[in-house]
Amino acid sequence: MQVVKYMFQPHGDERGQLVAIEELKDIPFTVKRVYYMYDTGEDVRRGFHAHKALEQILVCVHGSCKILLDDGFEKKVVPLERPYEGLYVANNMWREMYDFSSDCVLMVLASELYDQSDYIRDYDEFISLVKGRGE
Ligand code: T46
Repeated sequence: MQVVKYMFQPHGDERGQLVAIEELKDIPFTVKRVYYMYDTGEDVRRGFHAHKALEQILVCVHGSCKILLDDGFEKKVVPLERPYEGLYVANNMWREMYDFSSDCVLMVLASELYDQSDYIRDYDEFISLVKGRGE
């Protein structure tokens, strides 16, 4: 599995840092939705699903967390610790987010609007789909 992490260019000066992310230039899709999570308990594990079509970029804009990526064949853990790093999460990729620092703000840029029917929440169903045994 290839992990794609974008390193965005910080525009720093004596005032601090600024990161700009432009669709189809810095990331490979147009952004239809932005959401973020914060105040996540340090022992909490979230996610536990894949998406049929949705592509996303995860940016830990403050604090840190870890992302487990699982394509059905291989699993990788990717730490997100810097506000200029963006982890690309493709469709058909199981994800879990955990080890949130108490100050973590995890922002997500999404290629589609929220759609419950795009979620695959059953791990066995996910494995069947990616291994070509789906209906
Ligand atoms: C993903 C990971 C990284 C909405 O109303 N609109 C939205 O756009 C989203 C993302 C969520 N919600 C509601 C649905 C639930 O009542 O917010 C609540 C929490 O969502 P969920 O349990 O899906 O959160 P996570 O952390 O398990 O997963 C989220 C995204 O849903 C998912 O697409 O890839 O973050």
